[in-house]
Amino acid sequence: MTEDLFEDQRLPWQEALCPGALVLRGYALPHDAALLAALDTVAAAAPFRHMVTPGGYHMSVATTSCGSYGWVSDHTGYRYDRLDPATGTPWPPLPPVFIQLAQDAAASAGFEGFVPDAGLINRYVPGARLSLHQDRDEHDFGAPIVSVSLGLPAVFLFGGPRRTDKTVRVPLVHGDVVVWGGPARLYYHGVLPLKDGCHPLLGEQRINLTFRKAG
Ligand code: MD3
Ligand code: FE
Repeated sequence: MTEDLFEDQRLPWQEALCPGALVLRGYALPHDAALLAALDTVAAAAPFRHMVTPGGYHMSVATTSCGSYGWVSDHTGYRYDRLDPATGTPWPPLPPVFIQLAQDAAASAGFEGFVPDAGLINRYVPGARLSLHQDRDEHDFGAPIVSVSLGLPAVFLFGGPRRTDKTVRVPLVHGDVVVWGGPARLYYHGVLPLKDGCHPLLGEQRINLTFRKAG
């Protein structure tokens, strides 16, 4: 009875940032424990590392990957690779809970049949940030990217097709999912420096999962 009363309040609140970019507030909340357990399995096989930018700087965000392709960098630049350079072995598989969530969220945004082949995982500690960039190394820009925020809240910067376009600030909290497709797929975006805080499940960090069709 009480559960029925609260049912409606748990329905995700959908918000279109622009055509193709849909925020699904709290969409991942029912699965947060399963997502974090799966994340631990991935990170045990492919540890988080601070990638080096082509310019020689260490990123403040730590990354790892799962699936057929992972995101790697070296002096030659960034690319997708089937092997984790830290271990020389294939990336751990995409956990089923990752694939299901990505598929369901994409379908809610109108992208039926989305099957990710890459899961990129970013870990932020207070002060870590991601400067404005485009994601354009995937082969099929027709496929969306699904992102899941876990842990500490962050302020996401969302721009336009040009680096100099005005940006809007979008707060993203634990459990929020965003589907980026259509015109938004190639828009510039970034994350402001993470503020101090302590999340009940994740402590002093934010995890962002992104699911992509890279190959
Ligand atoms: C908009 N990650 O991994 S997620 C990234 O919070 C990345 O860690 C950020 O940008 C993070 O590349 C933002 C939201 C996101 C991801 C991919 C996008 C937004 C996007 C691709 C196109 C447009
Ligand atoms: Fe990005």
